[in-house]
Order: sequence, then C-alpha cells, then structure tokens
Amino acid sequence: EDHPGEGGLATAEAKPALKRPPMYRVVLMNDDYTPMDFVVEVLMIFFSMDQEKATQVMLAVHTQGKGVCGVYTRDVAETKAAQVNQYARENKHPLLCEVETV
Ligand code: TYC
Repeated sequence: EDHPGEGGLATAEAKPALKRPPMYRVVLMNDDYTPMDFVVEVLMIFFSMDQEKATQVMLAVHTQGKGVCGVYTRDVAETKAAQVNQYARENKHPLLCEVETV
C-alpha cells in the first residue's frame, strides 16, 4: 500500500513482515443452566487456570454477563472457543464461548 509520508518510494516497498499479529479475546457468556463447577473445569482445562483463578473468572462471568478467558492470535482463539463449545455440547450444557477482536 502507498502511504505518503512514511518514508518509502510511492508503491515501491513491501511492508516488512515483522509486525505484531492482531489479537482476539476469547470470552465466556453467562447462562442460567451451566453448573458453576463445569465452567471452572473448562477454564482450568482449556485456559490453564488454577482453581482459584478459574473460580474468580467464572464468578465474574456469572455476575457481569460475560468475561475474558484470554487473548490470543486468531487461530488459537478460534480453536479454543470451538473446543470449549464442543466440550459443553458433549456434556449437554448451553455454555457459549465467543471470539472478539481486541
Ligand atoms: N450462571 C450459572 C449458574 O448460576 C453459572 C455460569 C457461570 C454459567 C459462567 C455460565 O459462563 C458461565 N449455574
């Protein structure tokens, strides 16, 4: 892309491929049915939280409606959200995990 004033000749230079990748939030949504223990288990399994941290995040989601589980590159964020949703469905819980741009 040609950005005058950024020091390159017009249209002549490619952007060096060393920039930070865009980051994506993985968020957990509250619902009325998923057991608190299951949410804590999910946070420990898929987001490597210890029980205390997982409990804090679960309670934050429970009281505030949603909460951030972690921030990752796009592929990692999409994979974690899909794994959480699959695991929740396998266990017949409506728990929903989504990806948001930061
Ligand atoms: N609100 C649920 C309950 O009272 C617990 C819960 C917490 C569900 C977080 C989903 O993402 C969630 N059993």
